[in-house]
Amino acid sequence: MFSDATSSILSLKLSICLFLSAVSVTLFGGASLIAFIYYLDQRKAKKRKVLQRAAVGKMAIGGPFSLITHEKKPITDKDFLGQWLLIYFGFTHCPDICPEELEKLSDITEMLNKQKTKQKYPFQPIFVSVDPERDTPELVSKYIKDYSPHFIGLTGTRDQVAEMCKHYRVYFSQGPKIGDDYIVDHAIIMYLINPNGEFVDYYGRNKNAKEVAYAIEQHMNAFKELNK
Ligand SMILES: [Cu+2]
Repeated sequence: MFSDATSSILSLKLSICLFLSAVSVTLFGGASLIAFIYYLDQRKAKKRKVLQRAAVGKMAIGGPFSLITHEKKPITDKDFLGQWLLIYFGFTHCPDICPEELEKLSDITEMLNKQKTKQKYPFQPIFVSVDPERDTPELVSKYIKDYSPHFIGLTGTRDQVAEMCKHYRVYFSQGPKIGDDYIVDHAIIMYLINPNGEFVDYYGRNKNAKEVAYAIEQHMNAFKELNK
């Protein structure tokens, strides 16, 4: 039917066709394999990140405490299990740093209350006084209400406060008295504690409210992922 020339052209075309199909199958297969490996890699990286974050929680910061709330109720660390805590240490007579940081704590609280991902455990901002001599529950109560209705204020005896600060490695030292007045030099740090009562992260003055709220949200999501 076909001349020799026509049939050899036909068979050449067929070979090219088969070759191209083989090439595309190989390419497609290769691309799928690469995509699959990439997917596995991403999953692994995500898991690694979650586990790394969990490992931070095992650092030796935090521990038991027993204090008095701004509503004059005795309270311990156990009472806060099942909540995310952001703990700030300061004193009500602080001239500038504490007001700034409590303003920030209030902003962080507002931001976290508005986050899109639904969280199982509530967020609780806490102010701990490092000036038990002057900071009575009444004074702490009045003070924190100027910043946020969500804050819980804690104070106690000198020993109780010193004990908590020791566990949280918070340095504080009462300065010389000028008349009745004095300054308490203290570390400016916010500590994040997870619902299991474990320390997770800390934030200094260099981080703004938005950065801290974002970091906390990441920890909350990672915790959720780990405890599914
Ligand atoms: Cu202060």
